Amino acid sequence: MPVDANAPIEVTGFSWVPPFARGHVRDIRVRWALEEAGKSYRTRLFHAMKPRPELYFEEQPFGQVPAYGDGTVQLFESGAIALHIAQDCETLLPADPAGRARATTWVIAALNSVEPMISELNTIDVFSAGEEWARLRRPGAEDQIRGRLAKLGDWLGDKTYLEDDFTVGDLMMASVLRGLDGNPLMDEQPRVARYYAHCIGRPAFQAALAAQMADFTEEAKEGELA
Ligand SMILES: N[C@@H](CCC(=O)N[C@@H](CS)C(=O)NCC(=O)O)C(=O)O
Repeated sequence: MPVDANAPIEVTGFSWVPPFARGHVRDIRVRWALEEAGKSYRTRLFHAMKPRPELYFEEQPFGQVPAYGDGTVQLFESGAIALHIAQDCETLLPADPAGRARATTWVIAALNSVEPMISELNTIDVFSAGEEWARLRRPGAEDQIRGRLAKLGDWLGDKTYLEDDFTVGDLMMASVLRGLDGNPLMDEQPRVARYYAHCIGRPAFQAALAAQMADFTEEAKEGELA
């Protein structure tokens, strides 16, 4: 669905981030869920390197993006927002209670059992690049990811998705795996690589990615990280 300035749903994001982060800001998870659900949304954008307005902390206590509002609920945390959007979308959450519970468990698994390891590698390679502790820790961090991806590959086997059909659990798992996009660690696990490619090949993801990229309109100012 298109971004629509008059839509009742509002999602916050950034109008500027460093080039390496473009396409990876977590509002993409919310945009993807909304695309799957066929719901339009408007955006409110901040510059990543500038302080958020004081009032924004009433919407997102940590001042981060994304936050979500639809006139009825105001939410933060990409996982909680995706689960909320999924409530009335059968593409994201199946109708049967057991299927809904399974999809939910995969959302939590993605955020709690996979994302922390990938985030650690990101910290090592991007935010602490060149630091001695990062050099020492890197092999161990890679091994942890290797182990987790191997188990994920075992689970997937020949399946296309984590359960029978695509759900919000796959949306969140693939979103988390994007932190390894282009990393050889992913190629070491062909089942995970195939699964990931399948998820991000969905038209809804591609639309969400294009929409986020189109919103980076502010240029870096002199002296800022670029
Ligand atoms: N657990 C949060 C993390 C949100 C998050 O880390 N947002 C980043 C952008 S991807 C952010 O706003 N960073 C700027 C900051 O922390 O001030 C979620 O999933 O929504």
